Amino acid sequence: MHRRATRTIEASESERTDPPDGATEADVTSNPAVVAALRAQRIELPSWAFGNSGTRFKVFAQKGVPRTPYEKVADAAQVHRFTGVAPSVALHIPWDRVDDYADLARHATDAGVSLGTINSNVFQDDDYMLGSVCNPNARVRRKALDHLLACVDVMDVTGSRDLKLWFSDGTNYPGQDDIRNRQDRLAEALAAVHARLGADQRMLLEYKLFEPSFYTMDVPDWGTSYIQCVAAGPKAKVVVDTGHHAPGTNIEFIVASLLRTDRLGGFDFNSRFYADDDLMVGSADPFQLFRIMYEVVRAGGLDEGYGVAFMLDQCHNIEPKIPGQIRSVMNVQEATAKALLVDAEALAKAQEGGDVLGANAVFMDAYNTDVRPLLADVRVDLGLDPDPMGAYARSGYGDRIVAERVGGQQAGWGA
Ligand code: RM4
Ligand code: MN
Repeated sequence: MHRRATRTIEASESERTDPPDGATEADVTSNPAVVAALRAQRIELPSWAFGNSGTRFKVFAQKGVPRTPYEKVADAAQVHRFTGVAPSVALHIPWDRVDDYADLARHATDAGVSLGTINSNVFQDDDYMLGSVCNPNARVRRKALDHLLACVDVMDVTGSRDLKLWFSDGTNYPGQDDIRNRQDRLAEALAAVHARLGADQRMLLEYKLFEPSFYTMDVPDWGTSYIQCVAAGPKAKVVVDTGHHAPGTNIEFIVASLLRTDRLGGFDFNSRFYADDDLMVGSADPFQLFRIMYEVVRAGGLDEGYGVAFMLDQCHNIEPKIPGQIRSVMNVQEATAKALLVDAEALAKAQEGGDVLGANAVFMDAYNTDVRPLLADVRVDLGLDPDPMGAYARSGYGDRIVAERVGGQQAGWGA
């Protein structure tokens, strides 16, 4: 299946050959910079992807699903074990509440991963029916803010850089609450969180067009998030959840704009056909993912120093969870590899010359390249199996957790 899986990137200059015209396969030896970027790429996994999930109609329980944050971290470590590029796992508080976060961090280290972004949760308490930090009631606002500040306490222990803020706040009916006052309340809370952040910590403000609020969301779009982030301070950045836009939205344009103004904190990757479907990233529209990754590459945003967090935010309702995550990581890698293969020089030349079709062809050539052999080579070079899905299946881990995880309460939304 992987023809070049045994070759390494250390091949000598003389062995390097340019791919023939019209080649549809990328060659590892002729793309050392691409290989280096792919090796360095880091994708963060969401702890909640390993728990049970579903829709408002039904949550299907799967065998072997983690009962504790410790087991979620153990499963996430498997994804890293077979992909080599997913060394951190994001926590969701209180879903992943433990008595001792330092102990959980040690458990992660022992498993070969680390704890990443802390996701706050101010959307699952009865008090939050009319909102959290935007609630008209000051007591509820204070309660929500206290939770956000407590999340920063957790970050101090886990060593996490990022606090992710997603607010379900909004209204369902015109006139229900004052739109502008709610923005002021939001700004007040964000300022307080910003003031609490340590020197190396950041807050990422996520936006979402609708749901669970249907008339107004208090952070419905990237413009609102951007305005609030700028007001809050330099440690506040926008996070783009790819499932949180109106159909047809040009997400790569948003990404380009945020990168240009140094306000892109990161991504919550997933894919969607209709609304916030939370499907595996790159499954519904791999071309869109490529276009997004191109803008990242174009801005130099793959460099770690740039601070763009590449996170998954998905739910595997009907597919097995660990393989679902492995597949998602691979999909991000494939889009990234294609984006890296865009011939920047040829593209610039075509663009400057007003060569519309030529420029588009350069772009499409990269997209139409089969990068799977290249990625297989990168994996071999990292000491990994070239086929992560197959290697995981052969490892027996999936069978083991089904046999071992008997009894207890499986993790899921709200657990
Ligand atoms: C929200 C949002 C957040 C995620 C939760 C689970 O829709 O995308 O990022 O933490 O879902
Ligand atoms: Mn999200």
